[in-house]
Amino acid sequence: MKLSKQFQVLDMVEKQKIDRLRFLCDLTIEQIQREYWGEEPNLSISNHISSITPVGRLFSVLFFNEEVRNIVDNAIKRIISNRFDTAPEELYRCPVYVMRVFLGNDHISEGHRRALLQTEPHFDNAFGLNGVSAWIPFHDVGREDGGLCYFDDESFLGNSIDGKNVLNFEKYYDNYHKYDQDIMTRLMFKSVEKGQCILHSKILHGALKTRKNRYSFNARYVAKRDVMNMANKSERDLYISYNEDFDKARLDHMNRLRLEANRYYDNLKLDQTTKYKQLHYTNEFEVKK
Ligand SMILES: O=C(O)CCC(=O)C(=O)O
Ligand SMILES: [Fe+2]
Repeated sequence: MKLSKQFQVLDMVEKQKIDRLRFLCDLTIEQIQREYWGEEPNLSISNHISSITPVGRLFSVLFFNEEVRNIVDNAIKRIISNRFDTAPEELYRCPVYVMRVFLGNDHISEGHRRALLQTEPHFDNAFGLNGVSAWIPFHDVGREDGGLCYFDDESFLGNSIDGKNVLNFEKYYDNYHKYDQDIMTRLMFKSVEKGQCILHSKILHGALKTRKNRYSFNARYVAKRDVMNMANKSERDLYISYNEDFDKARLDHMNRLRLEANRYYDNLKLDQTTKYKQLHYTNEFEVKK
């Protein structure tokens, strides 16, 4: 299949629903701020979130409310189910299910500030299953607004065909000068309007920088039957709870993040790299050994 076919922009969510998502997103930021940082004036989430996790994973915590889930799931499952040759209700959401905020003027390092991309070129991972990724920005996204990009060649970074990632964000930010020339000549970009969604399969992609704050929802879906055949029980159970017992999954995730946030809080004197390493939680950014 042509690469551009694997990276589609579709109309998906009514604009007023996007406004609602955006509102819930702001509410979430406030909640997280209260929950983790209390009233400490100098420890506000907006001062620290991007140094904790540039991809905003922490925001996944409280954003999992039913309204958000319904808006996102209903919009996406209906459209992608034929890709799995199954009914929408036979799809499972992958535990990588996050609302993300980039703070346009806040950088975790000099490399982050100077690099061409905000999110390094990577392949999404759905715990090893065949997944479809969806990216829903909460505003129009043009070239300067931090949109997703993909590449006309997937091997230029030395990526292996099996989709293992060569770079994670630290490795990219620390060595951006080595990669950006190639990235610049290879990258392809599609604008997305508010209400549209990017859908892609497992292809190499990243995100451009922005000077404004950028809000998005990132989700991926797999076939339930593939989950049921997973050999790894703990990963299978994680999937099942994210789909069948979401409140429990949310609680587990919150507890986990609370521990991590506390550790961060206790260790504020640690150097930057150690800090964000500790809080980074996702399975696709593991660098190939
Ligand atoms: O939001 C981004 O910049 C990155 C999106 C993405 O690639 C992902 O969620 O996997
Ligand atoms: Fe991705």
